[in-house]
Amino acid sequence: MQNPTMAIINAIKDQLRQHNYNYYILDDPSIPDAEYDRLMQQLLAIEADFPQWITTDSPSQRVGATPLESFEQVTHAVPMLSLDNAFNGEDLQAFDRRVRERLTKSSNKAIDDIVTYTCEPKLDGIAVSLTYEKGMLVTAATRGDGSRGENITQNIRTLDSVPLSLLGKGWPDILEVRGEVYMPTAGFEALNKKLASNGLKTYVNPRNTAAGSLRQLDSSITATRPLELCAYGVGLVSDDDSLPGQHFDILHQLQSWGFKINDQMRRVQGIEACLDYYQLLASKRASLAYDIDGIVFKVDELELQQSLGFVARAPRWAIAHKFPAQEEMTRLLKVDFQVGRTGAVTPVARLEPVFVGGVTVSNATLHNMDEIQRLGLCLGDTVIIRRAGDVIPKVVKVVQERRCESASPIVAPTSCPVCGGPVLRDDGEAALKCINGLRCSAQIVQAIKHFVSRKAMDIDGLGEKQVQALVDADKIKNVADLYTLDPLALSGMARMGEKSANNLLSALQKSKSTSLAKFLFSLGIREVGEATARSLALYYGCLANIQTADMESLLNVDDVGPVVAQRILHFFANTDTLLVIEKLQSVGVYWPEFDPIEEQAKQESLPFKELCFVVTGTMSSVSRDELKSQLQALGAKVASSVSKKTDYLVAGEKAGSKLTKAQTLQVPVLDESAALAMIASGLQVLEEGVLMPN
Ligand code: 5U1
Repeated sequence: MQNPTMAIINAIKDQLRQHNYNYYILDDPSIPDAEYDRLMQQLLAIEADFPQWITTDSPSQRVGATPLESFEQVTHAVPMLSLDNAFNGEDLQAFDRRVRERLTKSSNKAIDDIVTYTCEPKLDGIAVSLTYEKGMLVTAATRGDGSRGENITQNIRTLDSVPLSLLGKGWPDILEVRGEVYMPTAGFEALNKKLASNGLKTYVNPRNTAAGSLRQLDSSITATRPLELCAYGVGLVSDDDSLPGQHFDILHQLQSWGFKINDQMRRVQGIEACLDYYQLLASKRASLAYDIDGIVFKVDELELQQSLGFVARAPRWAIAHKFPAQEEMTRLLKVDFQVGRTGAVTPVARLEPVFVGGVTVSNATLHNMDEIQRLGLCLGDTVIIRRAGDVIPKVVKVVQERRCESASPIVAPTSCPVCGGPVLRDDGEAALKCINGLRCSAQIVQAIKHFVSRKAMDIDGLGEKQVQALVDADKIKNVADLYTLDPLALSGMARMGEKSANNLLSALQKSKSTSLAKFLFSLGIREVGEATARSLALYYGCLANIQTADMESLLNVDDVGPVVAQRILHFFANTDTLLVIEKLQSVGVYWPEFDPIEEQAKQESLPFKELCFVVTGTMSSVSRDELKSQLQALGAKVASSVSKKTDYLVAGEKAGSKLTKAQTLQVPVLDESAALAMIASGLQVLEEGVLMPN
């Protein structure tokens, strides 16, 4: 009869072995890293209490799993180590205490001597070792089990960031460089988009994609993948004198020999500065161009590293302080179908709440039925949720091993879940659509929500619940009805006391005075965002000309292509829509009309007329909208997404994926003060232009 604790330890070991196999051998992890870390911590804790039960084949006693047989095996001249983890500040302080205690015992250092550390972002990729002989790359290998890995030389040679021969001089005869191969976020997203559009299986995350790309037997496939290598250390060095005595300086030496090193890396004094660095990088994490899962802190002095030595799996002189996991496992409880402003019926996953990427997530978008099919998702399934940076949480994988018998298929609705009207799928479109238009209360509510939103008519005091209540009570049927509301209609409504009702009525009154661009945007014409609405207003100068414009004329407007033009024509061909617009004008909604020729000439003389900006993140001295208006007043176009056509990205605090994209596309990035300085110089040019007779 097995001792119950031994039964537990064996069960944990078996699970870890299976996950190691899925992760390292198949590149197809079935549980998130955080779950794996927890299992490993559990095993380590039991083994610490019962060291007599540690077996040589325990997953705690080796770095990875058996390498794939299809690649040649390579023995590392110096084993590739892994890292101990710190999950909070206390773990990190304890690491520093252990370092100082050991150094005090082994040398004449005082316990309160401050240790110098190198801080490096821990890239979420694949560890590799590159061997250079007489400056030429001879072998590249994966970590494998730490002692032996797979020979991936042909694949590594395809990476632009790997020098095929070393630059500069002074390198040793034999040099092993250790680093991480990773895939930047933008490249990962582009690759997945391409796979999905070809109906192929997409990758779960950039790490798996990098692993899959490196494991290609055909290196021409690897060559098409946007992989990068970042060096973080050395293995065998035939001549110690060829390298400096500090880790930070070694990495800079590697940089001078042709390797990419991380530009966020810093050398700091003491563990408090390490904690500050951790916080700083945590706030930058979402805006980095690549995934990181923590920070690696390393004792900087090589002599001290040598005196500290190693334990079985890891060096005593380094630790990885982990960030909150970006992937977690949870259960799909149900799928609701939501109807949007355009009638698109979107499945939304309702999940058992789970803490992921620093927040509790209980909903995730499923996009459309194709996505559900691609995932093979059933109700009741255990799923992996990913929330990276500021991106909306996503279901990335079904954990097939955990499928229960009661799991049931997700059935697409055959009628609109809100109005019961017919649901169709247009040719070439993935989304199901309720075709009842403004006869569907969900679409009415969404249209009104858009109409009152800040960038549209800017009517404060009407949240979704209140709009829904007004529609349900039949007090409003369209956006024009908003202006017929009076204190009597609003009385008795939930969360609408006398004061709120008065505020709402005065906000409605104030909103009547608007601009043609804002009015057009607030109508919610499909594909007509703020920038296109501005272009239309500027080109035509009055609503009547837009309503009667034909395809040929619309195609002359900036930003308007055949699809957008068709949407505009379709929108104004609807007699119900025209009646609502008439009613809005009859209740007093108005905007100044202008001579477009004169206005365009004015715009032509503005200093930023050739420039296209995107503004993102939080500004400290000015609101984002104010900054946009200032740029627009100088003639700039302000777009909502970064593309090759963007001239500048203005990035405030906590800028997220737009900053990543700008960095990838090498779009110049301005911080708030640089943007304000640019606006000030633009204003000066404008003033001088006005003052100077021409
Ligand atoms: N940046 C970085 N990542 N990383 C991973 N440094 C680093 N060092 C490592 C590993 C496994 O190991 C050495 C400390 C041996």
